[in-house]
This record gives sequence, structure tokens and C-alpha cells, in this order.
Amino acid sequence: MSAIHATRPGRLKKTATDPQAELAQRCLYFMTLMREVEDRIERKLYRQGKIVGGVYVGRGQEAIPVGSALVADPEDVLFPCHRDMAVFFIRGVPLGRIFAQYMGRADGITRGREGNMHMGDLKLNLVSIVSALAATVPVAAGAALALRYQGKKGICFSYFGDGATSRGDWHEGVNFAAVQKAGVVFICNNNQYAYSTPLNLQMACENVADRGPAYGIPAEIVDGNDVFAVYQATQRAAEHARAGKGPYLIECKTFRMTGHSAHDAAHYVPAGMFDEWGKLDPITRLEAKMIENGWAAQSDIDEGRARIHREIDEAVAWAEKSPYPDPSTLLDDVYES
Ligand SMILES: Cc1ncc(C[n+]2csc(CCOP(=O)(O)OP(=O)(O)O)c2C)c(N)n1
Ligand SMILES: [Mg+2]
Repeated sequence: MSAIHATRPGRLKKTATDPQAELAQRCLYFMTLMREVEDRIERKLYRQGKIVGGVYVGRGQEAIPVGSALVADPEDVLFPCHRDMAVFFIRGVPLGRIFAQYMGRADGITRGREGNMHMGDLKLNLVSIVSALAATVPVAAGAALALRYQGKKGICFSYFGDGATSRGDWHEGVNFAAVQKAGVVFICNNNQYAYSTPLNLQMACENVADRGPAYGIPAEIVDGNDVFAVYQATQRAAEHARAGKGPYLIECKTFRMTGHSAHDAAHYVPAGMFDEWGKLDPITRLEAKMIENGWAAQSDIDEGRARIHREIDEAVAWAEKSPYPDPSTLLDDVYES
């Protein structure tokens, strides 16, 4: 394969020097990229039968991975979950490799061993999700401890959904991190459903953040559809963790604007909820804010989206040229040799 299509933060307006405008432009780029990449995967490539595994998207939740991962330093170790695609872009994973991953090709991140988001790259300090819910939460706590033992200054970012917080692993991991004062930013996307189970049927407290004080750690609730709110909360949390004060829990209230996965029509979601939450779309809100503040004109936003479409077309074409892995390599890297 020749060129790999690296993701690059687009600039909507070359003249912007205001740091807020600059941040807004980066956020909009990554949020739009995530929306459009996931749309291409779920609504086109999956339906064309080109995707090897299941498809889980973070439509409507883009502000959470973007607002948080933009705070991370390169030495921080990130543990994204299944609706956090933008974390991969922000860390610099080339777009073509993401498409190749979903299509099970040799140039995918797992070199064709996997067909969706179970992917990581330790060179970029990105740890793959473990499919069992919350299983990476104790791993993130341990990794933060390891960073401290090694005298490194990084902290960990641990991502999960509301449902994961009802699993035993989550409680053990958060408790361990709290007791050890390990530097972990715990980031919950509370999208109000765990597959078809609504929040009130899987936990008896009102907020995920209510669980923080039980472990002696600070916890706050933020509007998960407001990328600036997520960014600022993550800055507070990261500052706390970097200062050696231990973990910090952020609950981002949001809504899953789709079924659990591409094969789920979500008939169990009460009528009207998609419309209600659609009005709070994080990308539309950011665009409106940018126009209101003079950070971008509608034409800049339209151009940015068109550029992203071109970037995606190129990346898909690149990924489609990648071969499937040679069956003789199937067990490579599976067993220690
Ligand atoms: C231990 C375990 N049980 C069930 C599943 C199947 N499963 C995968 S994602 C999911 C729902 C997760 O809900 P939540 O944590 O709220 O994340 P969301 O999908 O809403 O982002 C379920 C039940 C699993 N992966 N692991
Ligand atoms: Mg959920």
C-alpha cells in the first residue's frame, strides 16, 4: 500500500487567532469527521456487506470523545470504549486504517484479525477495548499506577457507558484507583440506555456521578452534548489527576441517537425521545455557537464538511485496495512463539 490517509485537524477559517475559535474549529472538525465516518460505515459500507463485524456508533455523542481526548497529552494512556471513535483520530490513527479495520483488511489496525472497534495502538498510548463491559476500568487503574511506578508523568483516561458502571469490574477498578490515588480520569457517557435497558432498570441512584462520593473521589455532571463543557470538565479532572490527587469521575449526560448497533432498530425507545434529543445535537449546537461568535461563516462550515467527505472517499478507496490477511498468518501474534 502506498499512502496512508492521516487525519489532520482542518482549519475552517484561516484568519482565526482567538484560542476559543481555534479550539471550536478543531472540535468541529473531529466531531464532524466522527459523524461522517460512522455514517459511511453504518449506512453504506455495512449495508453493502463490506463490514466484517458488528457496527456500534456514537451518533449524538461526539462531543464526549472529542472534548475529552483533546485535553490528553501524548504521554497519557487512553482507553476508549465503543462509541469513542474520535479518540482514534485525535491520537493520529490514519483514517484509511480505520476503514481497513472495519473491512477486516490486512492494513487494519489489527491486520484483519478483528472487524470493528476492538483496536488499539500502544505506540500511540491507545489501549484496545475489551469486549466484556467495564473490563478495561481496572486495567486503566493499574496502568496509572504503573506510570507512577515508572516515574512517568502520564495519566489515564478511562471511557465507559452508564451500563458499564453497574458491573463489578467498574466498582473494583474505581475503588482501587481511589485507594491508590491513581491518576485516572473516568469518563462516563450516560446515554440513558445499556442496549435495550433504560437507566432506571439498571441502577437505583439518579446519576452515575452519585457513585463517586461512595469511593471518596470527586465527580461532576456535565452536558455531554456541549463540547466546551466536556473539554473544561476534563481539564479540571486532568489537573486533579496530574497533581497526584487521584481519580476524578465525569458523567456526560447524552443520548444514543441510534439503536445499540446497526442491527437494532431501537423500537423500545419511547416515541419522541429521538426528536427531543435531536434538538440538542452537539454538532449543530457547536456550529450555531461558532456562527454566533463570528468564529466561522456557514460557507466555512459547508466547505469543511465537503473536505471531510473527500478525505473519507480517499480513505475508503485506499482501504478497499488493502488485501484480506493471508490465512497462513492467522495465528501470528496469537500465541507466544
Ligand atoms: C459483561 C458484558 N455483558 C454484556 C455485554 C453485551 N453488551 C455490549 S455493549 C452493551 C451495552 C452497554 O451499555 P453502556 O455501558 O451503557 O454503553 P452504551 O452501549 O450505551 O454506550 C451490552 C449489554 C458485554 N459486552 N459485556
Ligand atoms: Mg449506555
